[in-house]
Amino acid sequence: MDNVLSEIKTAVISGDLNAIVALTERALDEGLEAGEILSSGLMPGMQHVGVEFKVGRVFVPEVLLSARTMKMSMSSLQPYLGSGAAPEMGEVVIGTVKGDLHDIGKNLVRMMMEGAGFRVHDLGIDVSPQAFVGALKDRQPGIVAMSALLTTTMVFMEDVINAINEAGMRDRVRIMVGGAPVTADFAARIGADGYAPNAAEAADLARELIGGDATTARREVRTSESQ
Ligand code: B1M
Repeated sequence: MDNVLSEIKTAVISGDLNAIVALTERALDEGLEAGEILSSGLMPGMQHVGVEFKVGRVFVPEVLLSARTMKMSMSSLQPYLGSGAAPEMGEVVIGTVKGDLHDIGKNLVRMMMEGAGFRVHDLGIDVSPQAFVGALKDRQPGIVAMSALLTTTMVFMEDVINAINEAGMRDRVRIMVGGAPVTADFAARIGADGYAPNAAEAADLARELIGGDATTARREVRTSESQ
């Protein structure tokens, strides 16, 4: 691995808030793409932290520090993610579902969507079905995007879809879902229009959902499902 990428990975693992911005800038100065810094430096670092967390070698405070370190780097990368000169694509309302406090992946999806030309209204974390419906009424977005990182919270995505149905707004909006435990099969079962496995594909999917009709969108769920 490139030296600076390996240093970035180490900085995320050790939660080195003092080093991360300078390392990110050095990587950009060396000509590395923002996407490569993410996929080959930051994400492997966070992946490592996840494994250590699972087996009980690190605990919540260390994970939070690593998460803050990754977020600091992502702020420096934000201007470089996506195409910059993308056309205006309409509005997306995004949030991490009720009971779930994980927001790094959701923030990444938001940044990639912004880079692709969407205006993104971010409801944050622990977002109730009522808050999603309220934002839909207030902002009339073309897309609602939900993130969940826990097997215990992904089920609340269906509650949001039910609440949107009950509010009589299902036909006005495309719904997309994602997050580590979410699958295309799950997305299809709860009645979402699309699923994306990562932030870059989430931005592509959002473009398709806005551009295509409902048939195209639902085909997206089935295509991913069959892979
Ligand atoms: Co949590 N946590 N955590 N955690 N945490 C996981 C998710 C876990 C897998 C760790 C483990 O056991 N190995 C595990 C979940 C197990 C499960 O349910 N299957 C877990 C657990 C158990 C918990 C707690 C319950 C621990 C506890 O308290 N006992 C607790 C729950 C709190 C809660 O939410 N109520 C908890 C708490 C935390 C912290 C607060 C300490 C912290 C979150 C800080 C923050 O987000 N601000 C944290 C972290 C950081 C993690 C890990 C280590 C890293 C997650 C992350 O940010 N990854 C994680 C282990 C892991 O993933 N390796 C873990 C980097 C990020 C870029 O990836 O979020 O997957 P990700 O996003 C990707 C894709 O998923 C996708 O695109 C992104 C980028 O390409 N994506 C979408 C995400 N949203 C999308 C939406 C889309 C499309 C794609 O469309 C709308």
